[in-house]
Amino acid sequence: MSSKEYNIECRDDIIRIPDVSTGLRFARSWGLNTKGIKAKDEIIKVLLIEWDKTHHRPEDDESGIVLHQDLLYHRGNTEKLMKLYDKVLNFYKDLPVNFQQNLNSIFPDVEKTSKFKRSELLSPECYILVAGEATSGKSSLINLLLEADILPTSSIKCTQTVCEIRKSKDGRKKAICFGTNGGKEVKIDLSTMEGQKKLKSNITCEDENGDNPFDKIEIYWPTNVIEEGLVIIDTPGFGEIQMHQSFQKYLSKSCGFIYVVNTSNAGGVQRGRLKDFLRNVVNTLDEEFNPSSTLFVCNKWDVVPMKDRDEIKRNIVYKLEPIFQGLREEQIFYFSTTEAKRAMEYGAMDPAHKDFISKGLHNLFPASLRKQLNSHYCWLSQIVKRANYTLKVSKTIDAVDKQEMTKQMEEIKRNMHALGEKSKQTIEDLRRELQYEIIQLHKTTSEVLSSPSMRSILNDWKQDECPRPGNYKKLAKEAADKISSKVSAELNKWEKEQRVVHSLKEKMIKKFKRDCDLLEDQIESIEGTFLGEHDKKIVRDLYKSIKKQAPVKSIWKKAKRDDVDEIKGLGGAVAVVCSAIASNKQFKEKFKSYKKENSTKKMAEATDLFIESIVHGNELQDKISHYLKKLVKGVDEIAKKIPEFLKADSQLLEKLTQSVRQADDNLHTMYPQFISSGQTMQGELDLFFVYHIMDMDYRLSDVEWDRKDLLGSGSFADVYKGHLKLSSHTEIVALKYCKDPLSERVVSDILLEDRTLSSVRASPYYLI
Ligand SMILES: Nc1nc2c(ncn2[C@@H]2O[C@H](COP(=O)(O)OP(=O)(O)OP(=O)(O)O)[C@@H](O)[C@H]2O)c(=O)[nH]1
Ligand SMILES: [Mg+2]
Repeated sequence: MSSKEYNIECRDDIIRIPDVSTGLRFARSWGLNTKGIKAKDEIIKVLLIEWDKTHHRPEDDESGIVLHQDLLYHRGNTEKLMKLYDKVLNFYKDLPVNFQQNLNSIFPDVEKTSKFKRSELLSPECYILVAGEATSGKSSLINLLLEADILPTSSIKCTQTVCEIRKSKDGRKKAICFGTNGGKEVKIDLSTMEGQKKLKSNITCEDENGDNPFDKIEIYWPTNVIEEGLVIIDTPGFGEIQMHQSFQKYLSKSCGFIYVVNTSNAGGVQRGRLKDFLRNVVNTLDEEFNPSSTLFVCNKWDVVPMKDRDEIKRNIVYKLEPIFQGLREEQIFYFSTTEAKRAMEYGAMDPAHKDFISKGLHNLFPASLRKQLNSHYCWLSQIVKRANYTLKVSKTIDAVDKQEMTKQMEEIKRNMHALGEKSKQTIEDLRRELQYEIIQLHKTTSEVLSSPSMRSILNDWKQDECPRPGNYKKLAKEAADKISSKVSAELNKWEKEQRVVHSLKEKMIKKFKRDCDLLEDQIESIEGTFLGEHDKKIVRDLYKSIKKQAPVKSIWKKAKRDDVDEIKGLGGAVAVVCSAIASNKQFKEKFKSYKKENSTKKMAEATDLFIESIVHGNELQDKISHYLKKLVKGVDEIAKKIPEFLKADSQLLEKLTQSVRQADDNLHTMYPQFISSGQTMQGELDLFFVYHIMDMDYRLSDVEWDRKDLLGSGSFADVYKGHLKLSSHTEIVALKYCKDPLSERVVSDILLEDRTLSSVRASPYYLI
């Protein structure tokens, strides 16, 4: 839009005027004195004063983050959850000792663990991790949210240690810097400019090895943005491959993530860089990874020319989608921290900033808090489900003819024993096979890397690809990054052509999928022997939840996905070796005499050293082993779980057989009461889950339906034909409409059905 076409319709339009002359044009047309005004800022101020005289200032209440309500709601939920802990613990304590022992043989010390988990709820802290490339604007974004200038920002990499930012409880502004390796603590009073300067210098300082002397720095700041219990984590930017060590630590304990992407830099998602980083994130979190508690801020949008914006947006979505499956476009925000800050200085709020708060943070925080609650729900629910299962089995046993029962029991025990042996054998086979493949793959990779053709590609460095001369230790780190990036890319290319890992994966999957599926089916059928059809479903559900939503079948499905390769590729496995080489003495020495003139030669020599160390060191084999094990991850878990379950079940059966033999046992009179309270307990937990934790796929308002289109009627629900409105099209769905309001009585069955349907149906199934 040319400046002539520019129009002012609201206060924010004044702040965004493109240049001084446009501002002057408006000022004159409004009859204002413009004498002596030369800068854009000056004319903006004049126009704003005039605007505010004639218009009401917008109320500020909208701009504040109403996090307080989210937290109050969360606290209410934690209180409810604590009551549920008490109820489950009472239910557990009332159970006969046999049943308690059975639970303890599967879950680690039920009573102690539950009490510990409950105590965690008393002072819950939810970490929101802000991460991204160096100089993408992470610290600037946090400063903007805090409406303060406490974190250092700079156009060259500057945050060198992790900062935890909390709301100050007593209104005092302070920081505590924790020295590395248990070093001394330094306290800083932030109420003075001097203190603030000291903080910035502690966050940015580096010793001669390029390391910061602090493990972390805690900052306490009076703010309305962060409520008590929320901790915002500012992190050092990541380099090409290496991830700051301390970052890894925070990754697993964070419940929300904000990734800052630098859009001024080759469109934001640079080749490999962000992907490598996210690969690490997704790998570390693995099953725990939840895309809904993640936001992307595509920052420095002011620098991106108008004409390129659509293309860059498309490109970003295109690159992020394969890594973050389930990513929604609403989770990505394009804005400029600089412009938002400027608007704030004028007492206004940039619309994109407003959107980020109202649509981004307002969804992120509750989603992160929900994620925290979910781990508690899973724990309690597993215990109650298992208890209910054992109670039901016992009741059935009790009702059958005793002689017949003893016979049947013996047979089941025999089957279980055989199955246990078989499962051990299967897993043993898999491990052996894996070990063999690791050695083979290491050999092949070493050969490829040492081959003359690969060497000539890897040793060919252009001057503009080489690092700029500087401190030799830093240079060594940068060079190691660059070399490992190149090696990683070439190896991935080689893998794409040769598909060595791909066929290896296929082979292993084929070999073990059948055995594992069979094991799982057999165990289910044994466990379900004493139960009716409906209860057999419960057994399956129990398995699923205990194995952390990672049943054998879906593990294989995941392992089969090809797109995972690029992120978790073989090249990536090799590239991680680079952190060791950067501190290798011989490698560092190379860079002492490094100059612009000899840079390409030095890089070629360093590459030789790098490859030598990969080929001859132990690390590559370790990494390949780690990499291959990741591909078949879950098998180990099953390996551990199957014998555990079988053992627990054998023990249970043993105990039950005994009690059946003892005629004086009066347990049977108590079954109905136990079973009923167990089911109520499960119902209460599931209701809590549905109302306060569950992420709904869609809302009822997303479906068009008519009561005339009744497809069928069940015991607790009617099924209607409906049309689900999706962004690009509508889809025909079956809408199940509960006859009664959701209650403890029916909720568990509905959830069970939801889980069963969504895991077996090929076509999409939605719970609304
Ligand atoms: N043009 C423009 N510059 C920005 C924007 N946001 C931040 N910057 C600038 O980018 C530079 C880096 O910002 P920081 O906030 O220090 O970035 P960071 O991600 O914390 O960097 P590290 O701590 O080094 O990883 C600074 O010079 C900021 O002023 C933006 O939206 N637009
Ligand atoms: Mg920073």
